[in-house]
Amino acid sequence: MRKMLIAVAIVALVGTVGCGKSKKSSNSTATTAASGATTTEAPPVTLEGTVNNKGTTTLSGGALTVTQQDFSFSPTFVKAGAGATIAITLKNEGKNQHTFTIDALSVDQEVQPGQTATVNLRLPAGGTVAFYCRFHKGSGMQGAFVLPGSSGSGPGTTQPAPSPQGGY
Ligand SMILES: [Cu+2]
Repeated sequence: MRKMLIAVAIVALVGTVGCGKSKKSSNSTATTAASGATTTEAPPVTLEGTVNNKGTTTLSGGALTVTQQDFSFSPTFVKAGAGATIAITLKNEGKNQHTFTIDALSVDQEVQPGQTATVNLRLPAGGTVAFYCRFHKGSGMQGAFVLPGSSGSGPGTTQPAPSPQGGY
């Protein structure tokens, strides 16, 4: 008789503990969706060589500010419409002199450290328009305007294996 009582007591105890523990907060997933203009997702196109990717932005309106650092452009990729006309404000926040150079559009603007410069350009109807710094392209200071029909941006396109990025 005594054994029975103990067994009942144990069952009751376990039951109580179990109940107490079953109340666990299941509401701990806080999703903070970054809704800034510049995202740091995978680059929309693959450029040759090293790219210090500081993010992608979509052009809205005709003005764009591109910040130059040692050694990157921010944003690094700019999605734009066909034939878009852009007034670009270049801000050199680095300690080195940089350029904003686009071979295809004959753009080659030097910017001294701490200075700003403006470049007006008109993008073509499609494709990828790469820009880079003449001094530091090899250090990953390059980026691109991504236009409709850009190679590598469409689904089903085979891209080479991702090259190491952001390696300093
Ligand atoms: Cu540079």
